[in-house]
Amino acid sequence: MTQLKLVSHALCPYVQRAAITLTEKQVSFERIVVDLGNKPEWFRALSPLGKVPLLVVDDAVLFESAAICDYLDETIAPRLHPADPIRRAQHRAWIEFASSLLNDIWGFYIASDAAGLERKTADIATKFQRLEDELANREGPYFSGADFSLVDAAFGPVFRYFDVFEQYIDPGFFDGKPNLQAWRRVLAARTSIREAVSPDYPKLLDIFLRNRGSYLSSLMKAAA
Ligand SMILES: N[C@@H](CCC(=O)N[C@@H](CS)C(=O)NCC(=O)O)C(=O)O
Repeated sequence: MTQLKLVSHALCPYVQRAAITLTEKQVSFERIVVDLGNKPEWFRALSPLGKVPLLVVDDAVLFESAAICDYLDETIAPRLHPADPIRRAQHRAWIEFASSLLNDIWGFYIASDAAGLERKTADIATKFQRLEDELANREGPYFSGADFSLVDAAFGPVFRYFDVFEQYIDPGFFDGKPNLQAWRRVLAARTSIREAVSPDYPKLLDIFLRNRGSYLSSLMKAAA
């Protein structure tokens, strides 16, 4: 029996992609949490980029969430990538789009002033509009219709940030975007997505964001 260990961090959206994929495939795995602020030697030795997630498969170490999810998809049913090569390539590209959104979200929460926050708000809004337009041409409830895919696994962790952001600032990211709203709701209800983080995730994210020393941190502290 293959032993799977997911080297994790409580807040990492890329770790969540791997955890969601494992849960969708009903595979049991052990989670090992690493303090990224004080990386242990064994982790530095295993992780070529010093990043989570890592998936340890018996004696083999996999890094990069896309490589990990692809490996899991190729070896354990059900397939979460389309069989058709064109559609599979498109799905991989939309997963990359989710990563780019995560970079904008990072820029949003570390922006040091109101102007920086506004710039990142605009970047996120532009990408959300692009996504809304894409979803308008697709059948729901998931990205690719009735079946959950790895694109859904990538966007569940993206939308999760907004549950916390919206408690302090809501520039209307989802306003006038019914398809995006519906997709966000469906993903939030999916068991694999809910279980990809611990129950104290919202509190941990709140504390993390408050302690960034950013403009958003100051808004959060002013609110309570
Ligand atoms: N491209 C990587 C990104 C992973 C990533 O950025 N992980 C972050 C946490 S969310 C990390 O480990 N950062 C630690 C560091 O950069 O020192 C993937 O898809 O796995």
